Amino acid sequence: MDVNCLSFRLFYRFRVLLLFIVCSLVVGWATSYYLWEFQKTKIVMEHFRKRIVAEQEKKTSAFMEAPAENSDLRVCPALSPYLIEGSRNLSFKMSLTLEEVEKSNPKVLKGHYRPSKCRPLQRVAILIPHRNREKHLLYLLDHLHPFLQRQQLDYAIYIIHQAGNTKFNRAKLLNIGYLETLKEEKWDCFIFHDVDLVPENDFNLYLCDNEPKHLVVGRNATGYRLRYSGYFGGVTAMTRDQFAKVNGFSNNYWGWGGEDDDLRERVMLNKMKVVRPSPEIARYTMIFHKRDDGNEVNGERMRLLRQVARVWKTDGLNSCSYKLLSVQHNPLYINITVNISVSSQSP
Ligand code: UD2
Ligand code: MN
Repeated sequence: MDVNCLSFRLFYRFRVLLLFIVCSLVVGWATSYYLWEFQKTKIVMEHFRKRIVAEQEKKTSAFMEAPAENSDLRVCPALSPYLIEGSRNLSFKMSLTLEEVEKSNPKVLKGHYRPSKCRPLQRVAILIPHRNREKHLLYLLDHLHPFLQRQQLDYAIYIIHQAGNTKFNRAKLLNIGYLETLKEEKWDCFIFHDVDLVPENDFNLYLCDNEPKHLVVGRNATGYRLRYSGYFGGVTAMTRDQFAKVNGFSNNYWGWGGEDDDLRERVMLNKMKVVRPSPEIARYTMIFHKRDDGNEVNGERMRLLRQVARVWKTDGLNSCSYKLLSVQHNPLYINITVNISVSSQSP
């Protein structure tokens, strides 16, 4: 073997060794990076959980003097142990029936549920404005009841049904819901809820905060992004006092649009601010629909929005006239049917 051949071999071996060392270093670095990232995600998640618990404990303590009944039971934890982690892809079964939903929610009585093992600090009324959306209502009940029970809430679901086929008035129906449900029970917290929005994440708590809360940051149809910075539509949570302070919604928005922006204006005018859960949590699926007959775009909405500061004290809860037609206590919801057409208005 000549000298050249020997040095070539040595050089070759040296290169192989060098390659091996480099590869080991890369693999070692990648593994430790992955482990570190995994550990970091775990720490962040744990921190996040602790923060939600602390925040929720602080907020709910504002309601400490709430329910007196069952006072021998301990207060429910800030985060229920039954919550399922993560957001879910929701699906809706075409053939679903009301009987099936009733069967799977045996603990809901006349639209009302209360946990038996602990005492929630807030009583929550879910108000849903409704007309001709029976299928959406069924899907919502199917998802909302188990969701709210997993959150260990003391809640009832109310449907405020507009009779007749004159223009729809979402805001006025919600005012009526507030006024009528308070005749039944002293609710602490009101959730104003579209019939077609289904929450995807159990950590989106249906409880009120120290400030009015907007629960829909994102939904499937808008790529889960907030539509615009002041957006306050879809699902909102306000305490009995917060809603009374702003004199509720305006009664004058007939047809689609503007009433949610009007409510936000009222909140601002009363020196409150809108709070929201984080975008990973405040996610909804909106069941697809077209614009309904009788809910055409309200051409007056921009004019109405310009006068909020001038009229909010006289247009709202204190001027809401309607004709109550019936209150039915169904197994899964309480149905309040009203006539709000202008000719039939009487308090
Ligand atoms: C948006 C808002 C909604 C409201 C509306 C303007 C979101 C997610 N939602 O909804 O809160 O501000 O714009 O008015 O941004 N409804 C019936 N029957 C009808 C018409 C309406 O039950 O014939 C109810 C139902 O609860 C429905 C809600 O009113 O979910 C809002 O009406 P929409 O769903 O037609 O309007 P949308 O999706 O643009
Ligand atoms: Mn909708």
